[in-house]
Amino acid sequence: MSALDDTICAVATPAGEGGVGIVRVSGPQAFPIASNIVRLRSAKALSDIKPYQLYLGKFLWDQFQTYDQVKQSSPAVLDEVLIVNMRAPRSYTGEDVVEIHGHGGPLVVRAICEALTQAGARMAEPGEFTKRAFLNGRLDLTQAEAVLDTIQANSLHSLKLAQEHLQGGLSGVIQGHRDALVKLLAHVEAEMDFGEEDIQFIEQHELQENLRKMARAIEILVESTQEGRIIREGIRTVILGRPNVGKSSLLNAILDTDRAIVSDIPGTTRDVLEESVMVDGVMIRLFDTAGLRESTDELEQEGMSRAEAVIQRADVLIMAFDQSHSLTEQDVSFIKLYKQKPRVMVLNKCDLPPKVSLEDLQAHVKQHETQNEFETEYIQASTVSGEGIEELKRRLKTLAVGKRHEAVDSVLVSRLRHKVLLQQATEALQNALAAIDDTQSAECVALELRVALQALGEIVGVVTNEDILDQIFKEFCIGK
Ligand SMILES: Nc1nc2c(ncn2[C@@H]2O[C@H](COP(=O)(O)OP(=O)(O)OP(=O)(O)O)[C@@H](O)[C@H]2O)c(=O)[nH]1
Ligand SMILES: [Mg+2]
Repeated sequence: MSALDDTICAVATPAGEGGVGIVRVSGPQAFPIASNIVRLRSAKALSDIKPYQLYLGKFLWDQFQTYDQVKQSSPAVLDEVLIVNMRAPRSYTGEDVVEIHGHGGPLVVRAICEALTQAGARMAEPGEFTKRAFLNGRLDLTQAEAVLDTIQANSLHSLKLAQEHLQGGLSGVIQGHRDALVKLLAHVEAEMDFGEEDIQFIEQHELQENLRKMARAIEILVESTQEGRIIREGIRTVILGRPNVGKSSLLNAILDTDRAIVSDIPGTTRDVLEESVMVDGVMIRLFDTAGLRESTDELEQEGMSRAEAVIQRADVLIMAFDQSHSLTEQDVSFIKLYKQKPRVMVLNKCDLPPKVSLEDLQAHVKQHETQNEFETEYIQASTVSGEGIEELKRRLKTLAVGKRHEAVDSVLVSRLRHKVLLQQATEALQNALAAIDDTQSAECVALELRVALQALGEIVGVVTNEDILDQIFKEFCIGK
């Protein structure tokens, strides 16, 4: 992406037909460029109208004429539009911005963009408006990322989290740690300068105490990532079990639709099926998988290896068993095998005479329990009578996100980029503490504190480079 001295334009509304289509222009030449393609009914110049107010006008364009020629002639009116201008620095990008609101037809907005580029603007790249907002200091990097999270939010909780970050909830915490660290570093560096004069700028135990507290606070942020990611992306929930226990029927029952093929032939499901359902404002992403068993059938084997792959990436497992049959060796082997995730054991088909009880199942789980920190829940269900299905949804949610996200005062981290940098910061703080313990020089301590400061700075974008920025902004759509 190029520097800030050119003027960019793009359609800001989604592709396709709609009531309104908005084209946004931003940059130092936004007003003169847009003036070439619109005429206000009041005959005022675009640069003279009141900012942040809508004005009625016409979009005029003759693609075969230059704008000097257009001024002399009367080119065709292609749309009636509303126009608003915003002056730097009080706009989204921090630059002069013009928005042209036309009718929401694909041709209208395309023609407006073509006219603007002919008049001297350049088509924006994905995320370029937000990138400019960042470069002009309107947003920090976590807030720019939160803009994307807001657009992509798939549940009320993910929207709320994105907004908390956009309002500066995460940057505030990070900046707080940075400020504190800058002060501590100043003390340590002063010690380096005046060390020989035996002046203590900060009591050693006070420095240690501060660093320990900060390291712990940052660790808590790191620990929140799993929950934050789940809220942002949805709970990856995989239904697994041997063939015919009713996995696809469970998917259909949870979705309350006839999505997956169900039959009494074992091995019905081959491919992994994904569908989503909202539970109490949190998105549950459900994956139905091929029944797991010994098989020589090539297609079935492929289905099972796909099932294994999604199981590895699951947040929660639904392990399905058929209550109308005794537990098989295979059932028991799943209990042993898949215990590295929170799981709900579903005893399905409870409308039929039982051959297994919840207690039997619990006994097997207990027998194979190791130091498993993940919770196991049990539910009796029937996809025929609907028993247990609502309870299953609720348990999935609480297993994956617990109750904490409902407490608004805790900041959650939801991006891997932030987590990695927070881990680097914690590690550097631990190293600094170890250096103090080993009575190493103040230089060694200062070095580690600078590493921590750098990592925290990268999160908010105080320290950054073009590659990181490109990586972040290429995820955006054009026009944002
Ligand atoms: N009575 C009763 N039958 C059920 C229940 N759930 C599923 N079934 C029946 O069990 C059979 C297998 O159901 P599926 O949902 O296809 O089972 P699956 O686990 O997806 O099977 P595969 O895809 O082959 O691994 C079908 O005949 C369903 O109608 C239930 O709760 N009660
Ligand atoms: Mg199935």
